[in-house]
Amino acid sequence: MKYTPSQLWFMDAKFGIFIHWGIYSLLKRGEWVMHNEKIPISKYEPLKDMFEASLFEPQEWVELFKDAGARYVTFTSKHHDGFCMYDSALTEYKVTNTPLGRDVVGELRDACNDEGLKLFLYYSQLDWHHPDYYPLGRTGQYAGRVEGGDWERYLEYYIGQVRELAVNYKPFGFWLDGMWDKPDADWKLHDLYQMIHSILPNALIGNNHHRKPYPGEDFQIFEQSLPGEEGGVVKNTTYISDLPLETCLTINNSWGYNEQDHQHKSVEKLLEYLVKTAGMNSNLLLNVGPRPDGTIQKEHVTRLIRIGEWLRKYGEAIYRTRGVSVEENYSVTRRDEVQYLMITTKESNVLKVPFKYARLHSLTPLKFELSNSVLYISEWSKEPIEILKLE
Ligand code: JFZ
Repeated sequence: MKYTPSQLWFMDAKFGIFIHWGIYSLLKRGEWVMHNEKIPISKYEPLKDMFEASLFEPQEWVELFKDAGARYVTFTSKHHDGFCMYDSALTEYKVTNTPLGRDVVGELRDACNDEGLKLFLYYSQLDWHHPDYYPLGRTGQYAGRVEGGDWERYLEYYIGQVRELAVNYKPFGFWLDGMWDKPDADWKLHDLYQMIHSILPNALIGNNHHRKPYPGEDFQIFEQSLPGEEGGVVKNTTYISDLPLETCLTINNSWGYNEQDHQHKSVEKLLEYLVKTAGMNSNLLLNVGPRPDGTIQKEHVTRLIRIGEWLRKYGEAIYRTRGVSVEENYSVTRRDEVQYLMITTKESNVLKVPFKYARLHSLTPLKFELSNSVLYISEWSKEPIEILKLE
């Protein structure tokens, strides 16, 4: 497959940060709280009058992400609750009508531009709030809405909103989600993708529908599992296309801020994911869910900073590489003639190195000997992942 310059940029970038932030953050129980706790629209809507986010500093977010080594940011412009984090002309249910009163998407775009990070916009095609999202799909049945609604009008609304995002914010790409709620509905995908590409010919479109990519999509998304794995929480397709790939992952088990969720993955585990996704030729999109006041919890900040430190040391094995393979104990990437063998499990001291190379040396300070393409490791280093460079 011949890739466009945007796709090549994307494949070289390797690491992005996902942000889930909205009025659901106020309840501190994740972005699905409205559905999970059966909160009707009448009780949920007033959250918008409490959204002050007095510590929201997009510049600080973006500086942190840049320090973490991320090359792009993907932000929830509208999640399933239907609330818009940008200044939409098509609804009053939006962030500019909150006490915060600022255009979050616009400010984040400016901050990303200043720091040289690309911005992708997440947009939920599923909507628990809009009266024309009807008939309902698998979710949203506790919103307390009147029966009825005009699906054609909803299509106009949602495609109109994506058009607004394209025209007014010019993101580098779109990250669509929610079609799985009504898998058999006519979402007018063809029109949607054509519209986006007619306004932004180079924009990258991805859709988290968990199926084989549709025509018009520019990258393929996997959720909470490595490409090709079915996944625990959600069922992904096992089909891996030759489009650029991206795997999104939570640090704990929540996308939107969840005060109760303390199951944060260790830095070592997160680095293992990064190395494995790279070995699979995929990007990693690692999520943070800022608190309602606009700050990011320290458990996540410290992890991001440590990932950044690791990438500054060993980023040559990740950035601008292509995936070669992922094995039980190691993962391999390459850039032109150079290959990187990254040992993710220090269980076996004997490793076969079935690749052609003229020279082999280690980037991490481990002790090893090599004979007949077999690596004998006599001492592991203190680094979470051992890296050997094959030239
Ligand atoms: C979706 C969102 O629902 C979730 O809130 C988050 O934004 C994540 C990145 O994407 O996750 C899914 C996708 C599909 C299903 C459930 C959650 N599904 O098929 O039931």
